[in-house]
Order: sequence, then C-alpha cells, then structure tokens
Amino acid sequence: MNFRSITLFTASALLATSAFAQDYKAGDMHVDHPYARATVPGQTSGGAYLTLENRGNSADTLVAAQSPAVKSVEIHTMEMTDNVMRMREVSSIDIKPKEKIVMQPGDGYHLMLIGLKTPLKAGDKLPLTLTFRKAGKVNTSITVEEGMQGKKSADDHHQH
Ligand SMILES: [Cu+2]
Repeated sequence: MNFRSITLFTASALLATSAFAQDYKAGDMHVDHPYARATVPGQTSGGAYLTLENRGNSADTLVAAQSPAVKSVEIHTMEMTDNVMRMREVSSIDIKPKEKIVMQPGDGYHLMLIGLKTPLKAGDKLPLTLTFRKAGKVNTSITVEEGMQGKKSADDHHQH
C-alpha cells in the first residue's frame, strides 16, 4: 500500500464513521443521533429524540424544529403533575456553554411530530431542521427505530 492509497482509505473510513454516527453541527452546536419510535396505525403523533451539545463558550437556544414530512414539530417537556406524568409544549430549550442535553423517551425534553400522514416504520428517514438563535439552522435526518415493546410511556399515547 503506498502513501496515496493509505490516505484514501483513511478518508473513506472517516466518512463512513460520521455517516453512521449521525452527528450534525452548526458552529459550536452539535446534534447527535436524531431518532423517532415506530408508531401504530391511527397514531397521529410520535416522539422524536436527539442529543444537543453546546461545545462553545456562550449559551444558545433551540427556538424551532420543523419537518416537511409532518404538519408541525413541537418542543415538549415531561413533568410530574399530581403524580401523573404529563407533557407540555415549551417555546424553546436553552443549552448552556458545554452543556449536553440527551433527549430520551419518558423523561425531560422530546420533540413531538404532529400530524403523521402514515405510521412511522423502522428504517424510515424524515428530514428535520432545527433552528438555534446563535448557530442558525441545522439540517438533520431522523431515523425511525423499532418501538419499545411492552413499555409504554405518556408520549406513546399523546393525542392532539
Ligand atoms: Cu409530546
């Protein structure tokens, strides 16, 4: 293997790795692993999750999320009210310097895909654009993953 072929090999290995990791960024804001859970027929909304990481030294704010594949995307948070886990829409998410926010089913923040035209199936991909106050727009792709069998959380039953 000469030097040139080693260089090419390294470059293609790096490309493959970054495509698999699904890491997107704009400025200091990194968005990692956007995914949604598969939905059942008749379900009109579904939860989507991702990791927001602010690698910069100043705070930034997620102010909007949108996808041409659904009617709208809302930013939701889950909280305990009278011993019942409820979700509520919020207008934005603040991400402090060096903060990492990991969205996950059943707790904290998630994105709500509203107005599903067809059920989300494992393997589907949906474009998702996030808008940050400072970093601007980040174009990402949500991958639909298998729903969790037997474990239901409030966002699985969410209706609008
Ligand atoms: Cu929700």
